[in-house]
Amino acid sequence: MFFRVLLSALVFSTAMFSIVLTAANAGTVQNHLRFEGGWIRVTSSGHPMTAGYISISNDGSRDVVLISVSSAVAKMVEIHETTFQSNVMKMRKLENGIRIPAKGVIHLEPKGLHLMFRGLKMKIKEAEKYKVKFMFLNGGLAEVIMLGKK
Ligand SMILES: [Cu+2]
Repeated sequence: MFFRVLLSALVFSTAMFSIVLTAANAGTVQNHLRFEGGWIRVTSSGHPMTAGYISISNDGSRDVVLISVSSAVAKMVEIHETTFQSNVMKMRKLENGIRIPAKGVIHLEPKGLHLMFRGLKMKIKEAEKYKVKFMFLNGGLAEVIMLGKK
């Protein structure tokens, strides 16, 4: 609970926010990563969850592992994969995150890997910008803007 409050405080406090950005810039991993086309599916008010999608490229010479994701818009953000069992679509939480190979790219997209925003604290609106924090196994982190989209 304290951790959750602390995260929200980090996002909303301008002073603390710049410290987060500095930490991100100082990391070795983020310099090699590119985040593209990030979007979160819009919701109606009171809807408890939604999905988010993004492509992450790793231009570095080492694999990196996306281990967790957080955002002030939701109580938790999980990393999910979609599987098909007898033509039934199911999703599963990836406890060990996602490996992004050196010189490789991963695409989080509908019917595939995705972010699951659970316990939404607000409605996701079209064309609105949302800050989402990506954390990596080596302790690096990156703040990324994701767009509300239908
Ligand atoms: Cu899911």
